Amino acid sequence: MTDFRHADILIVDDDIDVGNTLLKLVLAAGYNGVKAEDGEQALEILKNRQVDLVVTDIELPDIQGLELTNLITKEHGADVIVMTGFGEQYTYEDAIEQGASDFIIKPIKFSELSLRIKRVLRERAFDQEREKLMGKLQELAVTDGLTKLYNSRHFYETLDVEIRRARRYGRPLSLLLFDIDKFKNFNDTYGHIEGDRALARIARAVQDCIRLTDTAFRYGGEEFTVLMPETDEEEALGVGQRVCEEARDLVHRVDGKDVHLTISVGVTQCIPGEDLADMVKRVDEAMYKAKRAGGNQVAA
Ligand code: GH3
Ligand code: MG
Ligand code: MG
Ligand code: MG
Ligand code: MG
Repeated sequence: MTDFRHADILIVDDDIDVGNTLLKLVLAAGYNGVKAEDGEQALEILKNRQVDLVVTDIELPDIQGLELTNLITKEHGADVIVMTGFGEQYTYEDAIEQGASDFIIKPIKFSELSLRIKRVLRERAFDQEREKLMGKLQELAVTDGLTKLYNSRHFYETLDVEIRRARRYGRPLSLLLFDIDKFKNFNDTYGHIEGDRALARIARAVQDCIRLTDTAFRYGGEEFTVLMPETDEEEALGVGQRVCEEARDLVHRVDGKDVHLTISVGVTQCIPGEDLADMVKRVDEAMYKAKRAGGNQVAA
């Protein structure tokens, strides 16, 4: 439901006249509507239709309305407004406890029901919007804006989790770190914007050449890491080799020229008992070893 005015509403009442009248009311207000005369019919409709709101009677022939409310809110995610005859023993609290969003006493005053429907739907749309925003925020918090890879904060969190997992289950875990060779030259020659483009391109190429179970991160400016669970150092060296070749083979078209960049890659395997800092320090040393040996290569 992107706009609550187009919401889909299900009316459930075994009193045919009440059901028909309420359905007319809902349709006249511009909503989509459908009606059921008992719980079974209601559940059948919910199986096939993305209903936003159910307005249900409490006394139904086959199921108690509050039980139906509980089922609907738990399993279908629709909001529920419960209607009950005046003097029945159910209270507002009973209805809310079963997941209802609102409660109205019969005989129904149409203007009141309309307002309650509108309020519930508005809150529903607001909640959905908020959830979407929260998801977006969570994503932003772990993503690097330029490359769309995970950022270094997420790298440290993930590495910590994976080191614990590897230790607990006695499984191998490897880490790869690479740094672009002479990247300052590239920036100085072609400008920062082309530099940024090259970074994003390399990030995508690496992302595309690693396994689904491996995760790439932008560690710093022109440095990246790849975390590889269930991978020993020998296999990691193979991945490192592939990443190194992918980066070298990439063509960066700048100022009418085809330019190639190379990277220096370090890999290391987690040693049981060590902590995160030890592992990062070792992979950094491996990367510098590759750099000192002239770059465009892998070292462990
Ligand atoms: P080395 O082979 O020793 O790694 O040389 P280098 O020039 O790559 O290393 P250095 O550490 O001297 O410079 C790194 C450069 O990376 C400097 C900076 O301009 C560039 N850089 C870092 N982050 C970014 C970025 O986000 N965008 C761009 N365009 N350049 C960046
Ligand atoms: Mg009834
Ligand atoms: Mg998300
Ligand atoms: Mg660097
Ligand atoms: Mg560099």
